[in-house]
Amino acid sequence: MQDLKQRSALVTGASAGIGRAIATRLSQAGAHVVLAARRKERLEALQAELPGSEVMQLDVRDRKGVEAALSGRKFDIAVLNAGMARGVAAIQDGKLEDWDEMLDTNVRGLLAVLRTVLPGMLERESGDLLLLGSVAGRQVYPGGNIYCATKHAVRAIYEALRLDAGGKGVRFTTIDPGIVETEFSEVRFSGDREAAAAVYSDLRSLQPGDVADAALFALTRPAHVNIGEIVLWPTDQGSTRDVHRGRA
Ligand code: NDP
Ligand code: 8X3
Repeated sequence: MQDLKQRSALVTGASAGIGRAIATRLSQAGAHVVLAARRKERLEALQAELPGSEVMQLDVRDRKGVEAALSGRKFDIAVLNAGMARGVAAIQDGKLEDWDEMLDTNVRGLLAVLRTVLPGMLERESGDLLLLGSVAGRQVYPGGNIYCATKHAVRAIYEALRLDAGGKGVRFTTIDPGIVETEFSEVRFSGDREAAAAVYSDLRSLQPGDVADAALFALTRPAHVNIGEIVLWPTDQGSTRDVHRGRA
């Protein structure tokens, strides 16, 4: 088992949900964690709970800002988690600005961070690059269209990493969860709390800590073991379209 003590870890999207949970577990395991996201106050509040952690205010869509913040930094672990969905309109009714926001965050933003941190890992011949994909990167569902496209892109990027950058001591992992109860739906429904709550209502959803458990399992395997793809469903979700409510 690998010890995470003294390892440096970048977590994007650490101000909420899954990223917050992974950052917390990493810090509790002794890693020096850089907490990156846009909402600085949230990050500072988390930093106060996690001794030795560092706040990095960062919008992953700001390519120059990403390069300025991350160039020259050494990370043993990078968790590329920042992501979002906007809307559930049918593709023929979709708003271009919503599509841009998802593509800019989930694909271009992820790539900007990846391109900055990966070369150092390859030079050092060690490191862990962990991507937050989704079951939406494996199955499309009605109204999911462009969000699903961004997560299919994350899956393709994961596969490309294995082919292009494999064999150099760096491990690549994608964690693809089903429904996790976070602020994700509140963002997707632009602050409509009722619509967001309905997604998780009467359902035993995954919790952010469940995803963090999976991440920590992958990151603590011996160096020769690369847990590549982790698909994590709520027991009561059969597919992106089959959600079994009423057992909560
Ligand atoms: P949350 O909305 O709870 O958290 C999203 C995080 O991403 C926040 O910390 C937010 O921080 C950050 N973020 C969003 N946009 C940006 C940006 N432009 N720059 C930097 N940080 C950003 O959602 P989740 O925790 O659920 O989502 C985390 C990841 O997990 C996403 O990639 C999502 O697609 C994926 N996922 C989620 C599932 C779910 O059901 N919840 C299931 C499968 C995958 P801030 O706003 O402060 O910048
Ligand atoms: C988030 C999970 O099923 O809402 O990736 O797309 S889902």
